[in-house]
Parts: sequence; structure tokens; C-alpha cells
Amino acid sequence: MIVKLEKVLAPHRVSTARDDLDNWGRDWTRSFVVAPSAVVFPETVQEVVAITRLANTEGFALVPSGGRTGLSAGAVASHGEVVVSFDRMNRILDFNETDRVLRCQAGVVTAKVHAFAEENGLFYPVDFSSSGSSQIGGNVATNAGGIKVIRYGMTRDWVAGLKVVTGAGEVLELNRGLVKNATGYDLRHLLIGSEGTLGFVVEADLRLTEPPAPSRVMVLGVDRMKDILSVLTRFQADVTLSAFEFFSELAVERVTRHRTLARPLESSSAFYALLEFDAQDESPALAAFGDSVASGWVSDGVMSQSEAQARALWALREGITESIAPETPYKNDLAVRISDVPGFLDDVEHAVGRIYPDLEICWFGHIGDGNVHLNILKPPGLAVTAFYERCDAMAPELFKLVAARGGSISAEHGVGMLKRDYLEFSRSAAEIEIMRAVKEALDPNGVMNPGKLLP
Ligand code: 2HG
Ligand code: ZN
Repeated sequence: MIVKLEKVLAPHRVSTARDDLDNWGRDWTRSFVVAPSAVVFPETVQEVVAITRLANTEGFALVPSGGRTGLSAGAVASHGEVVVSFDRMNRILDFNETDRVLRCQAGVVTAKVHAFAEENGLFYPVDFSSSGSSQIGGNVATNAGGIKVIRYGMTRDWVAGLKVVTGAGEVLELNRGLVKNATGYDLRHLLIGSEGTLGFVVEADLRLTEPPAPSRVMVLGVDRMKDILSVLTRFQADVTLSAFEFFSELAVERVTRHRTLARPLESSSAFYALLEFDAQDESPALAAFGDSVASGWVSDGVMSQSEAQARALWALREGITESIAPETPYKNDLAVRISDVPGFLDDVEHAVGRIYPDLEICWFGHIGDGNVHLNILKPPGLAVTAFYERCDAMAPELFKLVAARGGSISAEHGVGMLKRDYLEFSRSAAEIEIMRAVKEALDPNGVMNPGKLLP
């Protein structure tokens, strides 16, 4: 297999070195076996086609690999697969000013798209903490969301076209940058969020938009979760929000210690809401703040007066993941309808408290779109494996609560291997059967990312 791969690619772009396998064989998850048999670095679409065809004829499996920032083990190679890295397909190929669409290769880092858009007086609005290393191909494969979804939607909303190599090795040009196209099933959207199980995204056409107006950031202290939604409703009546995030006091405590940041407010609250809106909306925002205090929903608040202050307030939210990483949290990325969030948080607190009263929960996330990140922290004395075993044992209880509210077991991180066996809590048996049939049609020999997404 290696010799044949070396014929398809130059030998220096096929690696079996231990360090390379360890590095490219994993994402940000740490609890899965990492055991690829090789890592390959194609530079052209034709090379991706050749690798895929070889996998079909030789019977080996492929794992697409981007910036490896995933949190669901969608890009972990645990069973001798060949990892296909897009690190060398990292060019922006074209930009059309009239269409406001850029075409890039899958390995372009998200931040490079942000910078390119800015250089051209425009804006690419999909943004998240890992945008400095995540790649567009991975964003498309997981339909990445992030911190601006409330205003701009998910990656799906910004993809005007895709070039993909299916699991059978066919090249498809999907939608070709069109705004309107009513010619049947939109296969582009099938590939978006397919987690590398149907084929490789090799190029993407991304829409750009007007840059946002200068913004203000507010952090508000809120003691009762249900009041956060009253605050959201009150602000949304008069203010166009570009972010509405939340985090708990425990998260503030961890992130301020880890990054040596100042606390946002003098007093402490159970929760904090972080809002971002256009500076021109400052007066209605201050009125909404006044009403929220008068109604007893908000105890205190701060509003950025400069770019630096806005960045410092955002750091409180964006630094949470790295600040709790040493506590090897058991991560969950859940969604319910926005109005259901407070009830859902109560359900989960209650269930975790009943089963494991000694475990601490660090809540944060994108409450404005119903997506909450539940991180259960490992107590200091407990071994990592014993901790994950306890959490895994609790998972069905947790996902039942999600299912009871018609929610999603993965709002934005994807299913990967982490959630694969729980898919039935969010998708019906009929849906899963249809998903299998789709996979069969695009990847008849099952070479694309086996063991991910579908149980
Ligand atoms: C975020 O919103 C990311 O910061 C990571 O989706 C969430 O670490 C997490 O659980
Ligand atoms: Zn998130």
C-alpha cells in the first residue's frame, strides 16, 4: 500500500514516521487510540482522486484531515487508516468582486479567509476560537458554527459551491457559485456536515459580505438562567445583536486565573451574558440594560469603550476551552430550542448532581442560538480513564434529556466517534437508514472515514 501511495504522490509526501502519525492522526480529543498507517499530503485534486481510487481497489480506509481542531474525534485515525492531510492544498485560487465569492482549496486556514476578505474590503463572518488553525475543508465537513451564528448563521450559509471527490473517486462540482439553482437535490448541502464520510471537500466557493459596523461588547451579571432569556428578548426588541454568549462563574474563575485577566465586574454572579452589537445601537442597548436592571434580571454590567476593552471581554469567553483543558473535561456540545435552555440546564444539573454529586460543571456557550457547551471537570484525584468511564455511564441519561426536548447531541462540533453510538437520541431510525443509503451511493466501498458519524 505504501509503495503504491508513493507512486501516486512523491515519496516525501507519504509519511509513516511515528511523530507524523501521532501528529496528523488526531484532532483535539485525547481519549481515542491514534493509530494511522500513513499520512499523505496531496497537492492537487487529481492526487486526491488517485488516492481515493487506490483506497477502493486496495481496500484501505481514508481519514480526511484539516486543522485537527475537532472535538468529536471525526479526524482521528484509530484503525490503521491513511490520513489525507490538506496542509499542502492551502491556496486561495480566485476571487470575483462582482459575485463576492472566493474559491479556495480545502486546506486554507479560516483566519486566512478572514484576512483576505478584509484586504478586499469585505468580511467572512464564520468565526470561532480555533480560526487560527482550523481549515475550511474541516469547517465545511462539520458545518462549523461559532460565535456569530445568531447574526450570520453557520458555515452552510456561506458556501456558494463545492468541489468534492466522492468516496468512489468521482469529482463533483456542486452548485458552482450560483445564487439561485432549483435543479433538484442540493448535493452541496449533503456534503456540508457529512464529516468526511461521503467524500473529500477539495475546494470551496465562499461568499463574503459587507464588513460589520464598529461594535460594542457588554458583559452582564445574571443570577438566574431564565433571566438571561428575558435579557435576550428585551435586547432583541431594539438592538441587532451579533453575538449573545454566556458563561458561568466557574468559567470566569478558571479563565481569569489561567490567562491572568481582570474579572469583568466587581460583584460575582452565577452567570454572565456577553453581548455584541453595532456601536450605532449603543443608546437602545443602554435602555435595554436599564430595563434589565430595573426588572431584577441583571445585577451589574460593563460595556467596552475601546477595541482593546472589547477584546479583553471576548477573551473571557474565548479562553475558556484552553483554561479548563488541564482538567480533561468530559465535553458535550448540545442544542435545544432557545426558549428551552434554562429548563434544560436545570434538568442536567439535577441529573449530574443526582448521579455524581462530586462533579463540577462548567457551562458556557452560544445561548443566543440554543447551543450550550457542557464541560464536566475531572476531580483532581481521579484517573482520566476512571473519570471518562463514569461520564460515559451517565451519557445515556444526559442524551435522554436532550431527546426529551427534541434537541441535538451535537450542535456544532459534529458526531465523529465521540457521539456515534448516541446518534439515535437526535435522529430517528428512518433518518439513519436514509443516511446509510446516501453513504452507500457516494462511498460504495466504505473507504471514507469509517466508524465516524454512523453507528
Ligand atoms: C467554543 O464555543 C467551542 O468555545 C469549544 O465550541 C467548546 O470547549 C468547548 O466545549
Ligand atoms: Zn462553541
